[in-house]
Amino acid sequence: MHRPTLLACAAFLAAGTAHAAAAGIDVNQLGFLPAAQKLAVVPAGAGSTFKIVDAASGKAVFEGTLGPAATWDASGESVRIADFSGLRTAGTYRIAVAGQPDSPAFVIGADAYRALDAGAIHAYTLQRAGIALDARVAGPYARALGHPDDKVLVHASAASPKRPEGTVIASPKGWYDAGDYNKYIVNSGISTYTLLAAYEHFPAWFDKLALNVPESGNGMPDILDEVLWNLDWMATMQDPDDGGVYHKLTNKRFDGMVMPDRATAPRYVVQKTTAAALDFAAVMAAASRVLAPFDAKAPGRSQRYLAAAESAWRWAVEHPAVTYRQPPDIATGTYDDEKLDDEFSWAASELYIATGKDDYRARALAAAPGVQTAPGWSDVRPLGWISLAQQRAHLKHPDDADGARRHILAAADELVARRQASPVRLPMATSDFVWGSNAVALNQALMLVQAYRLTHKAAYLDAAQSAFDYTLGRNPLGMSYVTGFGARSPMHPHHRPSVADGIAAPVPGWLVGGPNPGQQDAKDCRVGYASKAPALSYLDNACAYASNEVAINWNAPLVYVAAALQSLER
Ligand code: G3I
Ligand code: 9MR
Repeated sequence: MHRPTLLACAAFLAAGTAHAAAAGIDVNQLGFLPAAQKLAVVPAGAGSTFKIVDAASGKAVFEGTLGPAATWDASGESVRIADFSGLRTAGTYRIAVAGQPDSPAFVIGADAYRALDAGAIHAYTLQRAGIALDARVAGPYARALGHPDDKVLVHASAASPKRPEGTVIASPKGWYDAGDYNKYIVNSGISTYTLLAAYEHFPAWFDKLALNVPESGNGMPDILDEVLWNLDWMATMQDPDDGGVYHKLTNKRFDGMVMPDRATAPRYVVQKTTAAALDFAAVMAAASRVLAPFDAKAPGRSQRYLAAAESAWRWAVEHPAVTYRQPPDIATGTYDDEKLDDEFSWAASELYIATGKDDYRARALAAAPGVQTAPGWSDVRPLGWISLAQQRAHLKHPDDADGARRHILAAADELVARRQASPVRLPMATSDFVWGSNAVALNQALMLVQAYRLTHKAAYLDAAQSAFDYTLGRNPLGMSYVTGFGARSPMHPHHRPSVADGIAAPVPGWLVGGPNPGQQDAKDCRVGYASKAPALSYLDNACAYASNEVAINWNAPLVYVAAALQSLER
């Protein structure tokens, strides 16, 4: 039984719970823009009609009939859909079904996701390495500087003639990857790109979104100031002597659950890899493009980025199959990936856009294997498609964007088809419940948004909205999976500052990884998972790094999709 009663649950609340007591009706707890498709999931067996009531007065403003009952494999639950898309009046509402507790209150309004989007970006500011955060920027989450990374050692695995083992280099700034304090180029790649794409696709939204970064007021959009903090770090990870890029900057083992300034173990750059070089090349080429309009603030920056991208590419071509091998004395995250054709494809796409050169073009347009429904840190080919489609008019041969468009639409059509067959109207497959499943949902939404931008077909935007709704409460645990947002959200993420800062509420604005039946953390958890069902395999406890960690690559599609829905939903 995955829905414990209120009483049974209360006993666990202090220590972190398998999941909190769930109300029966599951809905996006942040709400909707007025014109959006609006769906909720209701347990079958209750009444067959629903009402939307004004949260303050209790007065019904909309009535409807529930869809037919069907069982969702991923939860084992029989559910019915409430569709109240016809309600477009701004307000605060609940959903009422006879025999069920009312849903949490949610808003219909033109700015439904503004605070969420700003909060999800602010999470990156609070995640910066090498900076003290004062109360003006961080409020109660102000903290001392940690991990200056001004004296980082070259690890034996990364030694080169001009930088032998033990050489000291400076590699400051950047974002901590996740619940840990290490910095990984592969994961920085997709994270940084996704935020750059958000700005590139929806500049009007971000130009108005005040984020309160330390650099606010410097003439750059705040989101780009935030991205620059990580780009500055990434640039230091390239060996100037050969163009190769270190895979990660890390401690030998994971830090304890302490604040950044208390984590003082020596730090190393570890092994140059092909994936790091290619992800770096792709991001630097994309950054040279997106930041070019702001070059006056930093003369030569775009050109430097492009030169760095091309030299990383050359290293990768000379070293096409150097995969990450964790050295025996290092125990931190691996981001290891044996398949590199997608990294070559993405980097080539960005470099073709930037330079028009034939060899990049050939690699960018090389045949791709089957339908790929969403990007991920180890599957970056769709990121190249996104850039090619977006940059069509600026390509040396604009028709070269046709293939990217076809791939995007094939992915989106597959997601829409799955959604049509899904009892909960979601594009996710049961096999999508892996480590970081919430970001799988949001990266699928991101792909659907691309298809919508290319075709303006409502089915794509509706499917994106549903995937977004899933992560914000329309799921069988009735959780908004973003800390600090929604009626019921994670309280105990696997996130060192959230555990160590002495503040009861976790650092806000973070998407947790989400349900993951792999439960690879079970050995480190004294509290067990309550269920093995894919969509229920979630534990709101700081021990649960396989379902309740946060990560920069998971927040990025949250930032993107919230901005997209705010910009496109009309
Ligand atoms: O892709 C396979 C899939 O084909 C298979 O069906 C499925 C069955 O288990 O597994 C899938 O692979 C999983 C993969 O995540 C999916 O992306 C692996 O089992 C799983 O172990 C792997 O987890 C990765 C995890 O590190 C452990 O290596 C996560 O992707 C990755 O996000 C996570 O990253 C960590 C960093 O190492 C350290 N910092 C924190 C960060 C977040 O937890
Ligand atoms: O804190 C670590 C987290 O960031 C990683 O995603 C996770 C998997 O690599 O590992 C966590 O560290 C745990 C380690 O793997 C096993 N011992 C307990 C650690 C958590 O404190």
